[in-house]
Amino acid sequence: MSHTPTPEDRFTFGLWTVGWQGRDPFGDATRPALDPVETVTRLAELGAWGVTFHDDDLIPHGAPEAEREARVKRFRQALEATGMTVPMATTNLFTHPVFKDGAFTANDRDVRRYALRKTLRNIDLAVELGATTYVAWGGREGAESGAAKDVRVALDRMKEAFDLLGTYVTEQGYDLRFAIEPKPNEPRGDILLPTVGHALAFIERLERPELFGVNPEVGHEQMAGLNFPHGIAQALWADKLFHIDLNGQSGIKYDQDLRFGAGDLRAAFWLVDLLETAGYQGPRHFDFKPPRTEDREGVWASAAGCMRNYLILKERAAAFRADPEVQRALRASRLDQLSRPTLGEGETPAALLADRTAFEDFDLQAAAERGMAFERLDQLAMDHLLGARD
Ligand code: XLS
Ligand code: MN
Ligand code: MN
Repeated sequence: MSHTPTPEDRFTFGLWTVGWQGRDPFGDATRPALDPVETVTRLAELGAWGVTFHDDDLIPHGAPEAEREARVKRFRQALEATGMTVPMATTNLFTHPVFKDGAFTANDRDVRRYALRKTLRNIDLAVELGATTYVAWGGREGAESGAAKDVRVALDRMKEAFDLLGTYVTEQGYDLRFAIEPKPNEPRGDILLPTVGHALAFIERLERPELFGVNPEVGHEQMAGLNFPHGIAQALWADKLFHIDLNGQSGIKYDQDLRFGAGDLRAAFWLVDLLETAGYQGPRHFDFKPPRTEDREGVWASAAGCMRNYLILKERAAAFRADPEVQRALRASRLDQLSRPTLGEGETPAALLADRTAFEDFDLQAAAERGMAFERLDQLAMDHLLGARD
């Protein structure tokens, strides 16, 4: 299997990822701004399939109409020249000081109305450029202190905003679905809809739940100490994995946005195994930040590394699944039994109560004593991951 990406791999990058200038809370930018046209060109050369953007990544906030049109035109020309796609777009509702207390859930009503207008405007552009997914990360929807935010009321406002967006795309006849991106904290002390689970539960309360799914990010769930592949599995189970943000993170700390494959490598292995075996069809979107130690060439090396690591892990995971010894080990761990329903077809509570083998005659001791053989299975995975089984 080749480790060189092609557009068929459906790798995409946010303009803001390779475009990050390295500004952090303690230091100034270490790199100059990157022209979106250069980003499109370089990523196409590296084998990517598309790019994604926040409105402000493409058009500086508050730019006059003529400048807006000129920038969109140049960007569109670069897309046409390279064959790059724009499968997703999103709104920046966090950089400008006006959003310091959030956007859809800001206490100030006029800020909420402005946030909605900013979003609607960029949805039109997203659709014009061919996007079918619209990500919503509520970066500043949250609080640092208790009384500052009435969370139940804020969730009413969040629902109101998403219901309005759902009505808008339906009325316009747009082929666009929303993907809510959870994150537990940063830049707010606590952010609303902090995990995949919170977002999935929220979506079911919306007027058009079918239009809403999730855009989980590797590092965001790991910042909360959660098992990312497990969260993704639940999103897939609920048919809600509309998009994904791939990157790397080393444990519970600030949002590192390392290149994919850095940080928790074993979680990355199980994630790729899951995406590839579950038939996920969406883009493999990298939302990472090349560290501020890197110069321009380091940025492209980092982007190439994201794709290369995905392809290496894809190869390793496929080899793991195809290995006859692994298949035997899976049976020894009774994964085949797990896929068998617990009840017989049409079995009623009364029938279960009447089955003596399930209780009265059940050999509790023998069942308690049998080992699960998980360690053998996991070591096989480790051997495959480390390339030690060739
Ligand atoms: C920040 C988020 C952000 C979203 C898009 O932590 O990951 O980049 O993906 O607004
Ligand atoms: Mn992140
Ligand atoms: Mn993200």
